[in-house]
Amino acid sequence: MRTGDFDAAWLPPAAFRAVGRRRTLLRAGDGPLVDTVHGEVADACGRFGGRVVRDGGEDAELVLEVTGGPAGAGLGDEGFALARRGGTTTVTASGGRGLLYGLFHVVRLGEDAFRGERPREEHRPALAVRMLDHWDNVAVHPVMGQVERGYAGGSLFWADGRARGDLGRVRAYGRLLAACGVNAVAVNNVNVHETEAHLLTDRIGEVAAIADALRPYGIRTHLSVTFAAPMVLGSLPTADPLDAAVRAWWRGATARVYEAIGDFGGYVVKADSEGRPGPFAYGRSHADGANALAAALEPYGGTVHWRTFVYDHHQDWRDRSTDRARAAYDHFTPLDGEFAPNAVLQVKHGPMDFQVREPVSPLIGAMPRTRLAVEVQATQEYTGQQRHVCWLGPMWSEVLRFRPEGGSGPRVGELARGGLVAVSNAGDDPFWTGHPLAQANLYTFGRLAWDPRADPGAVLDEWIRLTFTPERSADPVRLTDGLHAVLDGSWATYEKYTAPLGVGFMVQPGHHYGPSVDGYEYSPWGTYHFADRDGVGVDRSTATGTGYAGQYAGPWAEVYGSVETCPDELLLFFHHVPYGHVLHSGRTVIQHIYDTRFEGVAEVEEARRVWAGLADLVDPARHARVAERYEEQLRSAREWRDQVNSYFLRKSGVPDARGRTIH
Ligand code: GCV
Repeated sequence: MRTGDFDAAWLPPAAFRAVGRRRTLLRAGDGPLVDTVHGEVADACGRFGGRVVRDGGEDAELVLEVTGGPAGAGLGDEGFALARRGGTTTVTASGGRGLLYGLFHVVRLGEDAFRGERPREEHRPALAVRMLDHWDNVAVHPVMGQVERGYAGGSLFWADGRARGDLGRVRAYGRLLAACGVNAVAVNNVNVHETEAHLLTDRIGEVAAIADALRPYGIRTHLSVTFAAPMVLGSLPTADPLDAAVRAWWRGATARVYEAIGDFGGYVVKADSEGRPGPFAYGRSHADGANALAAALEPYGGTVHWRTFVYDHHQDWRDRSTDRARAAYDHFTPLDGEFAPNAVLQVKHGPMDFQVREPVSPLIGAMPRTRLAVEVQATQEYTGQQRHVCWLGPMWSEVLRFRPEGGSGPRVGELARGGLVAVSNAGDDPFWTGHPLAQANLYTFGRLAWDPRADPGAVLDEWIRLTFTPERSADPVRLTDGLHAVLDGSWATYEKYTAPLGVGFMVQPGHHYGPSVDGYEYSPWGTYHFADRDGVGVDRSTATGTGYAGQYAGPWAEVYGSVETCPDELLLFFHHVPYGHVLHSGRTVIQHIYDTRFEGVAEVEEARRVWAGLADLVDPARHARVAERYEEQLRSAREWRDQVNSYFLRKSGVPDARGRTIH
């Protein structure tokens, strides 16, 4: 389903049919978000024959109301209540934001929102900040292109070296994001190059224009800034965060940002990370650095999101004591309690870098006196780059449900008091995400950020219902089941044909697409599998390895630290074992490697077949795009299978027990 030049994604006009057929009363006063709600309902009514009024409306079937009274109390500014009595469905909120989320909830329910009676139910987001970080460059970067790790065309925000003149598509993006619950967007790459540095000062007007386009959908705009800004933009001789002139510079620059964008969200900072400038150059800590920016933002209610992706990227692979996995915990836990209240540490969900399988970062839960945000990656840098189907809902859900202290301790979704952040997978591609099925990742992220306990399978159902409106298809069951079949297990399938048992990487250096078992093994960025003729895996135990396993709290240090109790899927992340080591599954490590690579390819073949069988039920352009990507996924999966299997056959000398051909 397309509207204009781009895909309608999960908001096709048909998704509004139930709302658009009703008599609606909007009792909500004025304000930009209320106007947005009115516009949405009026559009739907124009299409489906209903009517929306702002007064009267005694016979209303849908009432959307803002109330300052007890009914709105306790809902917060984003929550809403839904009830149905005597033929009227009522959404109540304390302001425009909650009302907008309530309206989209009714859209999700469709006709179900208008059936029977419904006692009042209250909905509030579990996390206050639900954010997308765009790694977009204003100028096209010579190596990274316009969007770093972007697989969906150019930037939605920037074109021809400046903010797009027509921001209609940005507004449409904001609408899609609001419909899945996202409320914050950072509009430029965390690797802030010189052109982009100027967005903070002389080019803030361009950011303000983007903020204007996103605001009607309740989305606050954030900006990535360079720690060296006082030098790059202010001509100061230093960026030392304790220097009075530097602090004054940040205060002045931030005041001007807020003159341009009154509801500006704050800064995102990648400091002392992969060569970016940071406080270490001045002998200062990350708390000193973050707090200098936090102090400048504090008078306006802004936040600094300070990333913890700090590690040594000049390692010597022969030095087995350096372990990239340890780095964030080692750098940051000693600083617990030193960060300002409006400084949020943004922690990647795993200790490495968005691999297909990683343990949850031990930093999460280890800093009780610091606000943490958890960062996941919707852009599929290491998970198929939006050429492969890899729906990440189950992975993110596993992370959010993990209890760092074990037992009945808090879950990651509760500990992420600073919010949930995803690196966005959207660009100016007509389908938004390159691979049309990758839209499911963006949608699922928003819904899990709203409710980290949500069942990802139910979220997938929701996405399928909204995007494909199967009830209007010739064969709703075949369509729904087919979509489920190709998406639901796709993360597990991807894992089966790529790096095994938690080992990670094994990708082509630089662009990170396709297999190269030793691609990073002897590079300064870290060493990942240590395969030799006898065995494979990284010994991260406390007893004989790097000690990383000891960073975990509760039962996890022990569980991960011992070969006997470590879960199979993470075995090679935590241990170096012989190829003949028998997994809990009963298979040896080497046989697991062979078998799962063959299984993974077979599953892609099957998914391609299922997709082909949906040709008569899916819009032709979308069907063709996915079909074409399946050809590439299958080619690539076979390449992965053959490279990984041949590598380990040669290293180990152990033949496949089932006698299959290994190239
Ligand atoms: C934006 C990985 C990616 C980089 C990215 C970095 C980060 O290393 O390969 O492209 O830089 O993560 O998260 O900062």
